[in-house]
Amino acid sequence: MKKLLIPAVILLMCAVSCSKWVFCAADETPPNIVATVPADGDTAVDPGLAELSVTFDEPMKDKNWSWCYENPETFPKMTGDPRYEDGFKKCVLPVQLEPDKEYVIWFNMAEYKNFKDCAGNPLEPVRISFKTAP
Ligand SMILES: [Ca+2]
Repeated sequence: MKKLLIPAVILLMCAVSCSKWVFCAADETPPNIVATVPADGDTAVDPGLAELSVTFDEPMKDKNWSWCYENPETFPKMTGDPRYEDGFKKCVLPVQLEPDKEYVIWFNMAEYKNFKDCAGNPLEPVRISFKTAP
């Protein structure tokens, strides 16, 4: 009888030590975007804006993102690495924008699907565009 107890003890220890088991519920629903900065279609973005962000409706997998471009000419110049904030619900990208320019950003795209919730479900690709003020 004693031998049968050991696997149960090991499983319990793993549940405690594997953080994804503790903080990440089993989940088969893809995440949704609830807000972006700038917003899609904004035509008067302050060119001094130093950070873009995308906010999701659930915690995302840390260190995973796919900030994508369809044309490098219309993607902002990045000034740092992306990071998650607000309990991994908000991903921030440091950038330097130019005045009077149109930008296009994809969150996930084709085979690039690293925006995923903490259970691993990828975001369906979303495209936004915005324009900076002169
Ligand atoms: Ca989910």
